[in-house]
Amino acid sequence: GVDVLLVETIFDTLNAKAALFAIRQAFADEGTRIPVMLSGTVVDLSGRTLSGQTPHAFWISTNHAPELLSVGLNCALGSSQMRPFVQAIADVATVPISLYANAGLPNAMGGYDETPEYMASEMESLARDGLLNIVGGCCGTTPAHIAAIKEAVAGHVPRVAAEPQPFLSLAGLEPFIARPDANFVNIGERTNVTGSRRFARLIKEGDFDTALQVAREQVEGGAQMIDVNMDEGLLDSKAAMTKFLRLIAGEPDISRVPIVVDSSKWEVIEAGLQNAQGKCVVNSISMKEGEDAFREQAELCRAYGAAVIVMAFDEQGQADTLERRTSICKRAYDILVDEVGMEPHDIIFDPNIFAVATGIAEHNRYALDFFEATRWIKANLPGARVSGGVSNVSFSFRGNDTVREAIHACFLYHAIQAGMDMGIVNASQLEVYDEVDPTLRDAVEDVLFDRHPEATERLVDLAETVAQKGPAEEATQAWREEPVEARIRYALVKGIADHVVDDVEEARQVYPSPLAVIEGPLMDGMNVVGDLFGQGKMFLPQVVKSARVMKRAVAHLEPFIAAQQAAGGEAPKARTKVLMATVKGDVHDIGKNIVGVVLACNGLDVVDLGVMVPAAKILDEAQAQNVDVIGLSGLITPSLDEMVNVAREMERRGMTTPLLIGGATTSKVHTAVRVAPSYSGGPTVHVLDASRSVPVVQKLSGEE
Ligand code: THG
Repeated sequence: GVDVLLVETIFDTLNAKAALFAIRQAFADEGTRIPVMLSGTVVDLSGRTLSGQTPHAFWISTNHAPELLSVGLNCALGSSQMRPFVQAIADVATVPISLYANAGLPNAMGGYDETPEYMASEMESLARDGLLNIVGGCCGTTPAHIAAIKEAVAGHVPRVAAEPQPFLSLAGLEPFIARPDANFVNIGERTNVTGSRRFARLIKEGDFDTALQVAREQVEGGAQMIDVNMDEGLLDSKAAMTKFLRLIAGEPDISRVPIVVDSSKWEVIEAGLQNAQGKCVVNSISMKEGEDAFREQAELCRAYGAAVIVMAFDEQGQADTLERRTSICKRAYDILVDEVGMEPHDIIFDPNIFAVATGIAEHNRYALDFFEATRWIKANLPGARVSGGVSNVSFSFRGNDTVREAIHACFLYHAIQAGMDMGIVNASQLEVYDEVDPTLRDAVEDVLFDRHPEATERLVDLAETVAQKGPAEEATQAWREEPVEARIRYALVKGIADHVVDDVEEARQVYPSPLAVIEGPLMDGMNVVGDLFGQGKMFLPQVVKSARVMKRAVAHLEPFIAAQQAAGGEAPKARTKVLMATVKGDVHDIGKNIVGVVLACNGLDVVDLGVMVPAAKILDEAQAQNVDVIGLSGLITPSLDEMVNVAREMERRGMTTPLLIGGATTSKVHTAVRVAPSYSGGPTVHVLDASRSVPVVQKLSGEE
């Protein structure tokens, strides 16, 4: 019986997209539709969602919501600090804007300081500037706040929605908008198991770290999106796609760009869409299995909020003439726009780039027909874009990269003139047209334009005389020249696991004990990570990545620590055991779960009791399992009282276990003046965030 559905406090749009998918399905099942409101939340300082997206990327990733009534922000900061984020969404959103902020950030005691009058005046200033349509209050607001806000905004004119921008808009962590006047867009091709022997080997061997490096090189080399393809017979493609995209989510320097999910298996594409938070491109759908399957897949692409590449295939197969290329694209366009209701700017046509200079006469017009088809699509199918797999065109010259690069440069030059908007390319290996040797260029263009019956033979002859280029020199890595402590710090901050075992081993040789390496350079590095996170200069996924580097380092040192203890006649030391729980009355556990991952990566045993855990259960379990540290987590204000209650109960039981306090409303001050005085048996420590959990537990459990 509800009138509106509100998807709120969105900190990760993958999560929100799942909700929107479910809503769409529920609407279909129930045969009903009601308005949907979207409300995101930002993390202080970084100005992004917890998972790293900018407000604009957030809007692009979620605006496929069915029956979208409004978009906005809630919770997070106080009304005054929300302004830049409200402004950023208001600039782009084509629907009304909602804002229901907190009455300020919780203060040290878990209270909220913004008075009704203060909050109302801040909201009024936003309303006066035409940024708001729907207002309210989140944590810490009271009926008095709502009354004051209502009165303050009542006299102001509601915001006028932004004009729709009918351009292909995609997102990773950051927005990617292909305006019609934009330059050619590079899509990185190397993260493709069928297109790169190296990438295929890495995936098959399970070396996902180096595979991520391939993706990073593409982005650093200028790729504005990356094409990910895991189609290989001996591979569980669905699992590989899932795993790789999840790992990419932890690499902000990669995941800032949109993902092109490339597979000829629909279930693999779906797995990809279910694991990327931005707005992706589906590569690809086509009419090869007829119109019904095409329609169904196109509808699912809409439900997932993805743009699509449509290959020029039909029931008869690949379109290999100009006429078939154009007629198939036209038929697909009409179905997508008129029947499925897809926006024309979400459609990208691929009118098939096939290999030229194959020696088969039927292939001679392949490049020319692609150029012509591109021109036709741009003129006749308004809004749609054109893309293609550029490296396909030079397959005949595999093994001769000089000639292949010359072919790519010439092909692209002419395809772009014909209107090609984007292409799957080796982004870091693109030759400039003007720099191609003129003799080679003429020979290539004779082939591309089918200008001469002997064009192929001439190019083949010429190719034999063209020297092969040497392998590109490895990029110098200046940080490898630094002292070992600096290298370890750099590896932790950047999340680079490649050399950490070697570096830690080097440190072990010079430090008095293996434990000293953990307590020295490794902890120093984790502290830098904590500082950067605290300053909003690192995002959560990077912290989790740092923890994984730490895991490798600790795993290397552990046997040495054990051996040293054995040699000294000590019994092998059990791993430090940490028990964690979200306290009774509170269901929030995102932060706690992150802490669990970070601690586990650092070689600690974690016992996680979950959420809404009563004090008696926490302490019974802690005593039964003889844990070394107890961590309490909570997000809402009443949890502060419950934490005091747990501390009192520890006191009553005469416990001595260190008690850690963490979570959004907790603070150093509240911990000091309310929790710690209730418990005298052991230390009570406030832990600011996940990045601090390791040094704190390490110190509490260390020998000294
Ligand atoms: N259209 C669409 N998607 C596509 C293609 C297309 N996806 C896949 C492919 N075609 C585009 N990607 C590549 C990637 C690599 C190569 C060609 C196309 C390539 N690789 C080298 C080779 O096979 O010789 C491998 C070199 C190596 O092993 O390092 O050429 O057309 N929509």
